[in-house]
Amino acid sequence: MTTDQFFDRLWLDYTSMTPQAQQIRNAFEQRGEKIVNDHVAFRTLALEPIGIGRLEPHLLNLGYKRFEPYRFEEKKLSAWGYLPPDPGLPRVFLSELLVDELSPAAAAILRRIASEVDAGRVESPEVFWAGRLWPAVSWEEYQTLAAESEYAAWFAAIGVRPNHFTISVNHLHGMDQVEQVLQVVEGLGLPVNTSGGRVKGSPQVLLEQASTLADEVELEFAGGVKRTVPSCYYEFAKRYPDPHGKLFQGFVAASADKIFESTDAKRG
Ligand code: OOG
Ligand code: NI
Repeated sequence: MTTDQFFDRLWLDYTSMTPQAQQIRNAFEQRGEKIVNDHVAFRTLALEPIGIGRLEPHLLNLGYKRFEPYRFEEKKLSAWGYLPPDPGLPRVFLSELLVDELSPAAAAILRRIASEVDAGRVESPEVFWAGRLWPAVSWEEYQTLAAESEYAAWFAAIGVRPNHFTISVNHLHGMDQVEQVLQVVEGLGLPVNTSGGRVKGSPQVLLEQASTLADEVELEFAGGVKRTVPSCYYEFAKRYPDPHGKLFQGFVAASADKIFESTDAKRG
């Protein structure tokens, strides 16, 4: 699979869950912009057979390189950033939930769904848009997870698929401020994640980021119970050069911590 095929499939899957992303992209294209994505992010569990260690080989096969690890104590997550083989391709951000640090009740639900994964499916790069690799959890289980970790609930219901794409503000021609991008997004009637401020980070930390609040999708839970839950969101990032003049390539944990909240059910 080529990187182009890989990202085309990801974009198709992402926009099927996140119609706002296509709407935002179209709005910028109508302004004459050509959208370049800064990064794409995925979520998973730090459990066999779906931890970062199982997903990463597909990225390495596509020519990606491990860049830097990140840790989110309060959200009980760890993550890695990956750099693309060619600068026109998005970076990748993989995070995983440290299931052992959750309560026994929440951990038991997550261990069960991981045990239901067919490990063979994780050996194909198609795992990145596989979605749920286990039978639907119940609405009660979703709520048990959400009470402790919105990330856990999101993952149990939605599975492995792109959590967000990110417009590179550096590549826009008609504007150069993240706040200006948010004005366009709000002009479409879409809500912005204000946790930690509208724009997270600063030129001092070499990265400014903002995001929408996730779209919502109706899903079927165990027993045919239908509920509407947060799906995926769109992010906007502007990178600054470091003192040596090299564009910052990493992520900023303090900002990422707030970006994660774009899929919280109790938001805004
Ligand atoms: C990832 C949030 C962090 C960033 O760019 O800092 C992130 C997530 O919501 O899964 O993408
Ligand atoms: Ni991101």
